[in-house]
Amino acid sequence: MTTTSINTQHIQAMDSAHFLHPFTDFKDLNTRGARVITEAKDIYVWDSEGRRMLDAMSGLWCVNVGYGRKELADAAQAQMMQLPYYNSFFQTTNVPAATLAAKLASLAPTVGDRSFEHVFYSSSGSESNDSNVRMVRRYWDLLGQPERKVIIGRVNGYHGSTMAGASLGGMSGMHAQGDLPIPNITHIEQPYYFEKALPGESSDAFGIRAAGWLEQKILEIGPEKVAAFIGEPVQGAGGVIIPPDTYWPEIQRIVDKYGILLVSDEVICAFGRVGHWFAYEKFGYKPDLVTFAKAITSGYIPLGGVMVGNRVAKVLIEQGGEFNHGYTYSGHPVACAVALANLEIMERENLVGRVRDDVGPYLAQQFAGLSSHPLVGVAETCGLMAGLVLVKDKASKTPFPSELEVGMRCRAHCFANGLIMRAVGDRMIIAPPLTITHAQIDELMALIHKVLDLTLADARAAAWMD
Ligand code: PXG
Repeated sequence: MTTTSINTQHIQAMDSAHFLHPFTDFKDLNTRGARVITEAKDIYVWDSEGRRMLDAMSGLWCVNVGYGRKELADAAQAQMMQLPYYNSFFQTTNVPAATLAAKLASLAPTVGDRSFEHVFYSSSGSESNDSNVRMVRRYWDLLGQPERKVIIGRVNGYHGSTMAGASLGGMSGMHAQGDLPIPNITHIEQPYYFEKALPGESSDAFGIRAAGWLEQKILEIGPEKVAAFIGEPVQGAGGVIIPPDTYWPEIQRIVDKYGILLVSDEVICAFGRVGHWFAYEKFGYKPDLVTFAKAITSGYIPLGGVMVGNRVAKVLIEQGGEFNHGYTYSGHPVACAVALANLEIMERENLVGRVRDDVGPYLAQQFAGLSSHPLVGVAETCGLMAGLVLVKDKASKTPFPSELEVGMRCRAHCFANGLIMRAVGDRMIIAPPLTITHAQIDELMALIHKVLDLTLADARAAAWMD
């Protein structure tokens, strides 16, 4: 692929002068100029200088069917010509929004007494979690328990960047800048075995203990005041933190014991990322609300929403009256048409089954080989998401001092060598498109070995490790 002739410096100058980027130190970016991404195909992106990079992050955890799918562009064009927009507020609907809602209801597995027949639409994960807060509180109000207000999230969880989303999340840097969390949102520790397990503690035992932090918090607050618990099946932005197998079933036992609602934030994990349409199925729990966004359209156009389980839907529908909440773009016809085309591709190419039975296990096998690298403390995968920790000393799991920014150094080697991999502190993470082939996984692994070797050489040269 060739990149069209683009004046990189001109774009960078406009960018620096006018575009305030998300989660960015503006001043710092202006000193170097943003990388200009101009085109993409399959699992690769190109920048304005013609450099090709293997995008092992699927954009930002979303391009599950890969880049360059004409079908998705065609679906958008056809819908734009037919009906580019109409609202769903005043007792109106549109064909793609209704069709997609029925499709999602058919894809979301029923577990035990929980089924998912209803969808509430938004345009992003953050908005969807705001909708969750509204629905959770409305539910308890309607049941005559308005004192149930507190929602419990987790430290290092990520649920978006709006006031409610950032509050539900447990990112200290975000809380510090916005007087957050907003009232009645609190957090428990994350189930991060590598960092939090006691010496000799098994993963299973740790999972039970970590879930127990929820029960402690519920008792501390008073069960009659707790409305819901929210968590990502696997924490994505927090660094691909994969919980022990025992964790979610124990969380389920605890929320059931106190009757509180369970919200599964699947903005990253749904639509095949962990080898299932929805990740709650894999982890064996029964959520009441499921947040989705990102891969519902493979990121080609913004769309998000909440799968509303029967427990909540029944109350909202039968006792609710008007729900005073919604967005201009709830059920946007173009976004819903693209989502339908995207799900059709996923079904036709069996991408979900492929992750579960083929490329997921293959990546797991290849990734496990990284454990013997001198820099790697642990390397783990779940479907097509994976993380490894860079450590100073493997045997004692000693981390590098954070000010050395070893993860950022490794990330710089990635970019220089045509690989897009994220650094979350010193955890290096990937989530490639679900279309990735075995040969492309081999290419990815060779790049990962290379950047780890380069980072190791830096660390030794600087005498940061033996
Ligand atoms: N929930 C989860 C689990 C997410 O991963 C959101 C909600 C918010 O979605 P929107 O569409 O409002 O961005 C997300 C988003 C990162 C990173 O650094 C991850 C996300 C967003 C930005 C950066 O890994 N996830």
